[in-house]
Amino acid sequence: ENPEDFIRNNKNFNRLMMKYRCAIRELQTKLEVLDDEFSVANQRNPISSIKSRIKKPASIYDKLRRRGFPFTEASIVENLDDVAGVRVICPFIKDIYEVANLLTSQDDITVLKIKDYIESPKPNGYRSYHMIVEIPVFFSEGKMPMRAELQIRTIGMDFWASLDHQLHYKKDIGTGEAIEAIESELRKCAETVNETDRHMEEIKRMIAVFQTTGRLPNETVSQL
Ligand code: 0O2
Repeated sequence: ENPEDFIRNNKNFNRLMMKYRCAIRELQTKLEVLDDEFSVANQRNPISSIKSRIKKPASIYDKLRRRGFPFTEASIVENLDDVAGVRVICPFIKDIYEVANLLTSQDDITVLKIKDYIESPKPNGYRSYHMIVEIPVFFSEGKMPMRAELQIRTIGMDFWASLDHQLHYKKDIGTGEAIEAIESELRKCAETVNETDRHMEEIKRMIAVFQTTGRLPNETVSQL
């Protein structure tokens, strides 16, 4: 059965997608509450923006087939972690860990998996903090634990990943010397973005030290 027919004939598929959309709403609200509270205490926002998406039926179908699983509601719930996806964009690297810790310390959130591509970037230069979480959502028939993929990254990491996604990621641009050169250029850009992220973090620290002591931190002045 192809995905279009399956979806046309299947009210339950639409109900399931509705449930994933609700899970996204719950997560989004939690993140907005954290952002609001932090901004009142610290006069700045640890979250610049939040984007979310439900995986397209064709991508759900392809991923299940690729892995040899059937295309049924039960199989989607059991085998896919990223039907609901929430991307959180933060100004600074430290904000990523702050937001992740605050969210996962809430007692209705269960963390199923963490992939820290900031600590260990992918060989192509990709950086981001990924978590698979489970959050309970209340429907008329009761409470259902829903899974979602959270990607938390800086504005810089998101800039790189968005352009990589447009130009290269999952695109079959071939192999060979030319492609290696292109990949090497993309990797260089990722390193430049990473240096800039860390430089910005250092500037934030300089400002904080200056505001509390009236001086700049000695050890960093010469480095900037
Ligand atoms: P899309 O088009 O963004 O939805 P998975 O394949 O997701 O089951 P995996 O590989 O363990 O398993 O997941 P991972 O690496 O934790 O996260 C996958 C997602 O991270 C991707 O989703 C991308 O959104 C993002 N991502 C991972 N690597 C890269 C990369 O090199 N470049 C870019 N631009 N994004 C990346 P999808 O579903 O693969 O793609």
